[in-house]
Amino acid sequence: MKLSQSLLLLLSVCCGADILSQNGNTKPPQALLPVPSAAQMAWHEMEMNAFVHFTTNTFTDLEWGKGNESPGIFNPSQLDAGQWARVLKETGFKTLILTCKHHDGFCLWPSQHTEHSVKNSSYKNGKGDLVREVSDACKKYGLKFGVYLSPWDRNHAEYGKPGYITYYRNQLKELFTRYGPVFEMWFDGANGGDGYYGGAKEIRRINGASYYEWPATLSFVKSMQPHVIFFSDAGPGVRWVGNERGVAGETNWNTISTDTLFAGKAGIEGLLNTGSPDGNKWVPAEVDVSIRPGWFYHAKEDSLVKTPAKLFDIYLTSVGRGSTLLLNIPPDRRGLFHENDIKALKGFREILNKEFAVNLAKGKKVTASSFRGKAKAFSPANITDGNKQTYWATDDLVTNGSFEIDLGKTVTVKYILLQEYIRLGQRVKAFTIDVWKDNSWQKVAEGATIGYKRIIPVTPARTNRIRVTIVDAKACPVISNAEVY
Ligand code: FUL
Repeated sequence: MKLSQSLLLLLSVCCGADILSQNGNTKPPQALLPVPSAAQMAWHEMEMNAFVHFTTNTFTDLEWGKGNESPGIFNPSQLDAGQWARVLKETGFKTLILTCKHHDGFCLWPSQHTEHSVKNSSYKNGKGDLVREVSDACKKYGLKFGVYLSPWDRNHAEYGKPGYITYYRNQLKELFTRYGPVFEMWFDGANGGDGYYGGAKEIRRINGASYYEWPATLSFVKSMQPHVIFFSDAGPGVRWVGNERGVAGETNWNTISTDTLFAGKAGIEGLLNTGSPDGNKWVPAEVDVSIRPGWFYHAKEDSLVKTPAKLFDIYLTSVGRGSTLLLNIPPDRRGLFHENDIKALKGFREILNKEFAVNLAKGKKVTASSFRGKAKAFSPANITDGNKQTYWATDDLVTNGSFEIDLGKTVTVKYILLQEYIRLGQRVKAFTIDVWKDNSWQKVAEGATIGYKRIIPVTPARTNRIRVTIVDAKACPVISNAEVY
C-alpha cells in the first residue's frame, strides 16, 4: 500500500467511516436490509399493470357470483383477447393479470378437476380456453401474464374441508404448467361466507390464518415456477395497499413485518397503506383499482368509466408514491374492452405523454453538500445522467444532505420526480424541495419517503434552480435519479 493510500485509509477510519477499499477506491454503501429480490425489482420497474375481471358475473350482472350459475350462460359473442393486449400495450401497460377463477368458482380454462368451467359453456361449443387465448395474446404483444385464482370458491362442494385444498393445488398445477411463465399470482383476501357449495347452500367460515396452508401451497407453486411474485395482504412478494381507491400512502415504506399478517385479516388497512420503516421484509404495496365502479362489466356503468384526468390522479397516488398500479379493465359481454374504457385509457396515455414530455433536468449540472469519498462514482452528476444504475451517495455517517440542479434557464416546473437506488434498501425518512425564486430558496414541497419512485406535483413555479434536501435517512442516502417537468 502506498503512503497516500494508507493515509486515506487511516483518515477514513478515524472519521468513523471505513469506506475505502484496499486499493484506495471508495466502496459503495453496504445494502441496508431488507432489499428487493430480482423478481421484486423487475416488478417495481413494470410500474403499470392491468387486471382483467371476466367470468359468469359479466353475464349475470353480479360482482360476486353465488356459485350456482349455469356454465351455459358464459357466451362472449366476439371475444378478442388480442384487442385487450393491443390496447394495453399501446397505452403503456406491461402486464395483464386474468381472473382465471373468481369467487363463483367458474374456470376460464377447461380444468380437468371440475365441470364448472368453459368446457360446459356455450363459448366455442365448450372447446374454448380463455387462459390459453389470453396468455397467447400477452406473448404476441410482449406483455407479462399473471393469474388470479380465488381461494374462496362458492361453487365447490368441498370448500372449507381439506379436500378443497387438494383441488386448489391441482388447479394451480394446471395453470403453472400449461400456459408458460406466470409473473404474478394473486391471492385474494375475500374468504368464506354463504355459497352454493355443490348444492349444500350454506354458510361456511374458514380460519384465514391456517385453512389454506399457504406456506406449503406457495412452495408447491415455486417448485413449478421459481420466479413468480405472490400477491396477498402478507405478500410474500407484494402486499395489498389497503384500499381499492387507487391511493398508496403518501408515506409508503416497501418494508413491513409480516409475522402476524395473513390475507383477509381485519383492521390492517392502515398498516398495509404505509408499510413500516422498521419492517423486516421487503413487501411493496400494489395499488389495485378498477376503471369502473365495479370489478366486472355492467352496462349501467358505461357512463361511469373513470376520466383520463382521474386515471392520471390515480397514477400520481400510485406510481407517483413508489407503488405499482394494477388497473382493472373488465371486458363486456361481447368479450371486448368497451369503447368508453378504451377512450379513457387513450386519454390517460395522452396526459402522461403531455405532462412528462420533456425532462428539464436531463444532463443538467448538479452540485451536492457532499459526496461519498469525493469519488466520481458517487458524485451528484449521477442524478441527472439518465442512467438508473448510477447514484449519488454520501459517506456512511452522513444521513442528511442536499443537492441542487441548475436547470440552465428559467422554466415553469410542475413535477419533481425522485428515485432511490432501492437495490441498496429504502433509506430516506424526510425530504424537502425548494425552488430558487426572487433571490432566495422557497420551499415548494416536503415529504417522508421516496422509494423506487416519487413524483411530487408542485404549484407551477418559475425557476432556474431546484434544491432537494434529504433531512433524515435510515442510512446514507443513495439517490439514482431526479427528473423535472
Ligand atoms: C376483492 C374481490 O372480492 C373483488 O371481487 C375483486 O376481485 C378485487 C380485486 O378483490 O377482494
